Amino acid sequence: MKSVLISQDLSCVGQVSSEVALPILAACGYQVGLLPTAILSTHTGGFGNNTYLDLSEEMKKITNHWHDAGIDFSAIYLGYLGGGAIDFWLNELEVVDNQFILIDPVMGDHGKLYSGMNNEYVEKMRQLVKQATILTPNLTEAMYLLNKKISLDNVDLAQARELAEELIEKFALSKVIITGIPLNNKIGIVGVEDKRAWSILEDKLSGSFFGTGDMFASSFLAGVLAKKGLKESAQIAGEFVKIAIKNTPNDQDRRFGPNYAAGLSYLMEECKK
Ligand code: PXL
Repeated sequence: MKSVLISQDLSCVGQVSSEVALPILAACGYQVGLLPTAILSTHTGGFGNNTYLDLSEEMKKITNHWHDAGIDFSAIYLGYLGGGAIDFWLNELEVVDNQFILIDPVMGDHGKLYSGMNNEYVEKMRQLVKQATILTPNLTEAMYLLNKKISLDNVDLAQARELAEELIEKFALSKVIITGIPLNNKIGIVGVEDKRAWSILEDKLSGSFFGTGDMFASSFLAGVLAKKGLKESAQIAGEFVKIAIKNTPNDQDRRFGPNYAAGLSYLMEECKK
């Protein structure tokens, strides 16, 4: 059984990060471990004064125990980390050898950084992403990583591909997937792997929910660990998120994220094929 270490924040309300990564990857048959980076009362997107408990000191104690107990993982999945935890992972990944590492450099969306994120964090993320086997930024995160200011409304697939190639070049990566590219009535995904590029167009569904990026990255990883190609994994993940949104009432408060459970049976079947 493949084991995955998920290291992201635990936002207690809002269906983002660990709260969705754990059930999605566990449903697909992976043995999941969790190294929480921080505990928040809610995610930082619109609930007001969320609490924030940094766990970076505890992370060191937890991983020391794992080391003593001989516990390790076949894959590492990093998403939203937060200020203390990014320093932890910058040190930790320096000594990790030959392990599969998916980094979703969660920092922002819709052209802006999330509340609580700043330039210092972006700079640290630029260091961290060099260790990624696969990097999955959204368009906003890709632009922050490259320090580029581009109007998000005017990006086409060819430009997004150039951004992916620049990320590969700048951070010496081999596989980059840029998600959430807004095109007229579609959403694009562009992948570049070992110099080959591909793209996917999805129908844009109404409204934008918190947590869809985390749902995408988690289900994408489920596909990759099931030995699917990156493009097929991205197609499956896109469909999974679409099913979740279609099965969420139109009038549901968007801060709570879509109904990801509605897509789980589809995802589990796809990962078994
Ligand atoms: O979904 C991304 C995310 C993850 N974790 C926290 C967040 C957000 C987005 O706002 O605030 C704490």
